[in-house]
Amino acid sequence: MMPAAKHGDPQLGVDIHLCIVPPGTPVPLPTPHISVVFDPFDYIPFIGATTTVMGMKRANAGTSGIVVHIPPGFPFAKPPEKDDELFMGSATVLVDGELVLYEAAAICLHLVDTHPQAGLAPALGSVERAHFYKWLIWMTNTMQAMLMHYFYADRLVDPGNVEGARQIKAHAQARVGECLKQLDTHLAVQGGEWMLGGRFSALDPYAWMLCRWTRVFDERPAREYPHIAPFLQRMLERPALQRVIAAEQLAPPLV
Ligand SMILES: N[C@@H](CCC(=O)N[C@@H](CS)C(=O)NCC(=O)O)C(=O)O
Repeated sequence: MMPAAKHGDPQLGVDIHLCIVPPGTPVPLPTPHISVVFDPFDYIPFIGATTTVMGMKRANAGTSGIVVHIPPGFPFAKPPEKDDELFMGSATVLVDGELVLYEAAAICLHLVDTHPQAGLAPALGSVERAHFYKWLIWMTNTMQAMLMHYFYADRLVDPGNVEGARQIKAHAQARVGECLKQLDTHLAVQGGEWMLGGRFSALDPYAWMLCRWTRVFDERPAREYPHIAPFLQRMLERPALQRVIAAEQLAPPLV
């Protein structure tokens, strides 16, 4: 069994802070600190974590903690931050026995490999398989990466650069809009119900997830595209997706 971090987990550590040592010299000193994993963001409806570990919100890379530093006998030159962030760990994880896997596209490929009877991808070496790879990598590398810029624009600018972050968010939304147009056109021209035409594959839940994330866009979310909209509904009719929605307690609007 692999350990999983959650809100309320304690952390102990030592880092270096400048302290004022008589007669007034700033000296870098090792400073013990204790903290508790807690991220208010995870309690925001629709955006926060829906996965729990032993009844507590899960923690992953990027989750915050509340930290208390113990002064090493001298006052701090500048008070240390009161919050910290888990920077190790992963954002999306599959636990399969001893295997702990992150990266959504890698998880999809692993599920394809371990459930051949489900037919979640076309035959190895086929032209359809090549297109399957193309779309999976496009989704993770192009569309999802741009969605990350939309959701976390503040990570790409200096602290407090509100205008910079606003611009990044707006441009990322426009770029994702281009991706949605590409998806919509693809669904229109390939003619079938799914990303690979007539056959359902691991691409479809992935595409649904990325389209779902756009539900907060202030212009033209995925549900407003003529060919994406019925695809999203077809996905919603699948019992497996209904089970995911129930397990993750996803609340409307789902897309
Ligand atoms: N490339 C990673 C990206 C993971 C990702 O997009 N995570 C989203 C949804 S959980 C997120 O908001 N992560 C939180 C973060 O980056 O802080 C994957 O595909 O697993």
